[in-house]
Amino acid sequence: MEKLEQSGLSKEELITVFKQVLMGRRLDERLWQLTRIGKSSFNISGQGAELAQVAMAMAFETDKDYFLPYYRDMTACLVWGMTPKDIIMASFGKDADPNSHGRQMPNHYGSKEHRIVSHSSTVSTQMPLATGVAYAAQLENADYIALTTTGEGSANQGEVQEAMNFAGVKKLPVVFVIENNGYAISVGTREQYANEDFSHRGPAYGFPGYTVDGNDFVAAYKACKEAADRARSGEGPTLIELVVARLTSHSADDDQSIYRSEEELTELKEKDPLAAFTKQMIDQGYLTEEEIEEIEEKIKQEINEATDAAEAEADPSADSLYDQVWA
Ligand SMILES: Cc1ncc(C[n+]2csc(CCOP(=O)(O)OP(=O)(O)O)c2C)c(N)n1
Ligand SMILES: [Mg+2]
Repeated sequence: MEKLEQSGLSKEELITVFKQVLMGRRLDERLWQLTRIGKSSFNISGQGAELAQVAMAMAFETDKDYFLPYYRDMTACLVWGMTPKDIIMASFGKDADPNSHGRQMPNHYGSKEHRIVSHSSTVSTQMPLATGVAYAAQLENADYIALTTTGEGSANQGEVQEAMNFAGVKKLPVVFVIENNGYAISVGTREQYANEDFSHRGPAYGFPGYTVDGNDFVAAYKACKEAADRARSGEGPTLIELVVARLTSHSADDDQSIYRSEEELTELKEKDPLAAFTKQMIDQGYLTEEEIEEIEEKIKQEINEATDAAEAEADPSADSLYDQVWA
């Protein structure tokens, strides 16, 4: 694993990365708590993918590029400009929730302000939409590009092949990221596809594909940056497979101990990017343990305030039932 300074980012930027990773983890823990005390109906979690998501999102120009995420991308959405309150309002189904004004399930991110395109519960339908956004950018000669993500299981849907094929044919400015966490609910990768690496599919559609360790910040950031640069300079799409861990059950409605062995669950702890990245930050002289404690405290306070503020928002009124929906 390369040293963090090889990322080309400043000390200040790397500390921001750390704060975003930690916020992603602690906010997700809050969302689980809210389901457990009956204040929220559902949570599906990106725990284990936070570092990869920050590396990915940072490689883009989040003030002009489009993001078409999937349900585990909360941390990436925060980097893209959403706030903890925005996220928590979706869990509560509040009227002011920018994701869907309380119409969607939690974890279905969307923000018109931040060019985060709302997605369907039908997995991977964001992929052809991202190809469409990139096609619009090309037709308009605009300089924004599109990033879209999905899981490795969902990436076997037919429309993902259509999305990648058309993007390859037209050399569209889109980056396809597969967050490979080894499972589609309870189904392991060996039952999902026959190739060793998912990234083989890039060359199959005429563009590069890379498999990258999502816990290696420098590798993940560099791969995503190169892909974003390629897209922006008109060289076309890239497929990036970020190998990440799924530290939690599939969702708040699942119990992974039924299909993952005790041994596997114990080993999983070693794949925790937060623990490993914290150690790197300390060992490589970016933060002291004391400073980390201060950051923890600030984040805790911020999440508590965001939770209270979100809870105080109004619920959608019954007479607004037909607002904010397509038809
Ligand atoms: C078309 C479709 N089929 C099935 C589902 C149910 N479903 C939701 S998430 C999921 C597993 C997806 O696994 P993967 O793509 O690996 O993403 P992960 O959840 O592991 O991040 C399934 C089968 C769905 N939402 N849409
Ligand atoms: Mg998966």
